[in-house]
Amino acid sequence: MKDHPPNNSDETSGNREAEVVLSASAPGKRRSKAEVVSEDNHASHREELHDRKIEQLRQMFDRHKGNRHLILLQDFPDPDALSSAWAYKLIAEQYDIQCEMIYAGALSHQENIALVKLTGLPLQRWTLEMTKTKDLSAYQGCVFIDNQGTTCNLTEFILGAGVPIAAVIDHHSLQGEMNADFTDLRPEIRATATIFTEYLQAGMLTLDGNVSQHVKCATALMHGLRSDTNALRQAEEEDFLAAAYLSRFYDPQLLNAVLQSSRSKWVMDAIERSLKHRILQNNFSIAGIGYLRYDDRDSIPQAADFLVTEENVHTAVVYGIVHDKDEEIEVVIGSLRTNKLTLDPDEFIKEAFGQDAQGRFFGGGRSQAGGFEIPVGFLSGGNENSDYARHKWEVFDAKIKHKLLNLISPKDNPVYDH
Ligand SMILES: [Mn+2]
Repeated sequence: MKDHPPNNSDETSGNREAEVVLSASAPGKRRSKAEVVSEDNHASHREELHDRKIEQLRQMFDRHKGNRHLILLQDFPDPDALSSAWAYKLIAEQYDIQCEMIYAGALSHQENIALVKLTGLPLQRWTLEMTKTKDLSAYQGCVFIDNQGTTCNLTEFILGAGVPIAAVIDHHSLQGEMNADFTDLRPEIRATATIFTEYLQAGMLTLDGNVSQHVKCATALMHGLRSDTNALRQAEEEDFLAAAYLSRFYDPQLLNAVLQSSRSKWVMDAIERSLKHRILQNNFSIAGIGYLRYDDRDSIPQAADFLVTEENVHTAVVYGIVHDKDEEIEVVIGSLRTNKLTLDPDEFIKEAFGQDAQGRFFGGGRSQAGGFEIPVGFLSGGNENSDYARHKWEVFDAKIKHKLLNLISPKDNPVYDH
């Protein structure tokens, strides 16, 4: 009983509570019968669901034999998306389904660039302009992985061209109904890579340690599930089990090489700006960092990752205007990171920013992280006039701060609202 935390040493708090604490801190300790039974029920229910999903996935692939699929990634794909899409492609190949993995934005994070280069990950960039010149009737299905189309610039065009949705496989909360042939949405799972590793384990693809592509894909999945679980610190049982399975196939040296890629100067600059401009309110740290190049978009979540490490801060929000000179695209991109267990990033972002004219949210999240994108639209471009650029930034900055602060410390009395 010595290893009880002090606040549980109170004998009157009951055995059950004490047992739970023990079983969490000392694995292998006996649990109460009721706990074991309820956990077993839970596990078997989950297994049943799991088996049914695998069967549905098999049937979907069977129905699509010989087809071509377009796998749509978010505009700024992360390791979880990249690796999961690759696993989908490898599984689909067994059903004679050829897949193209496409994204419309930029590979921005230094680790993602390294991952793609070092593994030879088969990824293609299709801008909206390019996509408009493609013969989309060659594709009998499109697939959304680690996203539900809301963070992908091509969604509207590709669905508008009549390409049916073959599959949606994601761990973000539901962003709106999608009419897909196969759906596996599991917001309770920390990484899409975990879902795909479960597919592999269930026999959808037999990994072979002698096949270089399998080793590289397993390494990518390991990286994907690590990066979505904060290097396994937020991993749950499923993620650990998936990591354990991947450990038989992945290449630790390759993973190390990916993780050792260094931060670009632009990322360092963004972190500096976020430190300089952050405001602290009710344990939130909020920083607007002005304009960023399109290619540096991923410095925003990296800055948020850094701000949330400050003492007494539980949640950080960093945002900026990302602009693409070639295409005159401008969009406000924001990232939220939180250590606060009771804060749901998905709810927070949806509540803070609401919906656009089409009823779509500006973003959402998963456990402990979230993002939002607000189109600059009509006000885009014209930044060669520095006064105009500054005014534009100030307006967006003020509006976003206002919306965030409203939620963080709501003031009921409008008289004191300023
Ligand atoms: Mn993910």
